[in-house]
Amino acid sequence: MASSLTTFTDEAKIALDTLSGRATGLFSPSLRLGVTGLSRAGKTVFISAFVHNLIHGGRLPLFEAQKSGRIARAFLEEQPDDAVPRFQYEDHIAALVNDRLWPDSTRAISELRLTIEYESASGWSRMFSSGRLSIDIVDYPGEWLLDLPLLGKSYADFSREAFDMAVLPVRADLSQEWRALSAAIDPNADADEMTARRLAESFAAYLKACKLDERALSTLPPGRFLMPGDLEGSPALTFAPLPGLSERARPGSLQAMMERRYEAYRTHVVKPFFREHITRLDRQIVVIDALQALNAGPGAMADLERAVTEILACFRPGRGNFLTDFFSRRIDRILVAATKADHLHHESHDRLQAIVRRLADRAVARANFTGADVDVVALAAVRATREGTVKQGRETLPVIIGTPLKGEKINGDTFDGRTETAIFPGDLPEKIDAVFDVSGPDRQQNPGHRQANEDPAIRFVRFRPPKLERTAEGVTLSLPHIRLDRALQFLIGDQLA
Ligand SMILES: Nc1nc2c(ncn2[C@@H]2O[C@H](COP(=O)(O)OP(=O)(O)OP(=O)(O)O)[C@@H](O)[C@H]2O)c(=O)[nH]1
Ligand SMILES: [Mg+2]
Repeated sequence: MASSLTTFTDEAKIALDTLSGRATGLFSPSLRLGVTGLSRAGKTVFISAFVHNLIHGGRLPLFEAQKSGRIARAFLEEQPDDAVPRFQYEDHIAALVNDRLWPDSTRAISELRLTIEYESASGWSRMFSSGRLSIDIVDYPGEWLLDLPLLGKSYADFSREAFDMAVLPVRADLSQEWRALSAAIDPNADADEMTARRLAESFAAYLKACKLDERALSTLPPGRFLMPGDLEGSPALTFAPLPGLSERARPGSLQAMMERRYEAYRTHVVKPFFREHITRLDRQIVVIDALQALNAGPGAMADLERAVTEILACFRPGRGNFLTDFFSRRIDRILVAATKADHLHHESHDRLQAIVRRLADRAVARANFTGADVDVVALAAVRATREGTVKQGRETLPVIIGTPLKGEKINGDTFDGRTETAIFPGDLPEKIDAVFDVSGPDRQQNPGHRQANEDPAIRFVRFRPPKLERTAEGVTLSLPHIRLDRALQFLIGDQLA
């Protein structure tokens, strides 16, 4: 049951961590900023652009401390946690700036410390503040976060929910093979490693298919089945939900084996991650790829909303939630950011933001979430396009101009990765309701999917990172962005007041 998981040692350990964190914080104030999002959402690009713009004094008119010239310098320092891999900032920037390539996918947690020296805005604060703020940026896969609800679920709950989700119309065909395999299994039969492995592999294949599918479904737990980190192949990852469980598992049965491994997963994977990383955060940004979900249709939007709801519930659990006891430090600001807005003409940026606002509002309401400020923004951490217009007959159409990645296709043309192109990206719908409506009139057959004959809302082509301008002296300017400054202001602006 839920309450039994908070052992005394857990609580004591967290309290101690928090105390020592506070104590060292007295000397050099620090802020722990978590950056999460499902895979490929844009976390790595966001962090790289965040740091690059601060170090290189980017154009950030909505970031007050920078605008008013109070930031003396920003630089990287050694991170506080020796056991966590460093965020490879230099490699990612080299890829973006020198090679005009997007950074490689990152599949685990990493950390970077950025220190800002600044002058407080008021004389009063100048007397008391050290004029230094260290920001510890922690990048971790959103998939791992989706595991946290497992801390409150028994193996039986987990199994039941997994099967309930698997038969939903959006997932039924993808889960079919795994369900068929499971149906032929007797949980009461003797435990057998090969059966366990076959089930785990089939279950993992289904979860991966959900992610890869054009429907762009968000992930279901266990997160490490998709992002194993260093645990690939370990028994703690070799389990799967089972149907038709008995009240008490017979010792030596397959059910008993699966239950034990599920427990091991919770104890050795989920709990330490939560304790060592999540409970220490002060601020959090959740990066989402709303455009991909919008393009895939209302089913994918509903799925994204579900994922965001579960993610929010982990940060700031309402009263009576079993996670509440874990937190001693409290996340007070959360930003839900739809990145890659440079795929749209600026006229649609506000619409995108309104869609994210609706999604976040619904998630906040459903997550029974209290206490933290939640804001939303539609941004592009790195702006890969610029805007223009194209005359077509009498009409003047707004377009975006960029260099599509090698191999990208539009209307049968394949791009070579060097040619610049103007694209009419399409508009987001003015009426927000439509993008959330899974039960629209023509969706009965294939609920939640975009129909084959329906045009996607946005023409989605992936562009190469932009070519950076250089000054007359040959200095490269910082990475261009859209509304990154708004995100900075919300996440750290008050700390530099
Ligand atoms: N145009 C544009 N594309 C972006 C932007 N941010 C991310 N992308 C695209 O999205 C892809 C994924 O971005 P990443 O930052 O690597 O995403 P991630 O969340 O770190 O992904 P994982 O490490 O695989 O979990 C990139 O390779 C780009 O193609 C952006 O601001 N503008
Ligand atoms: Mg990454």
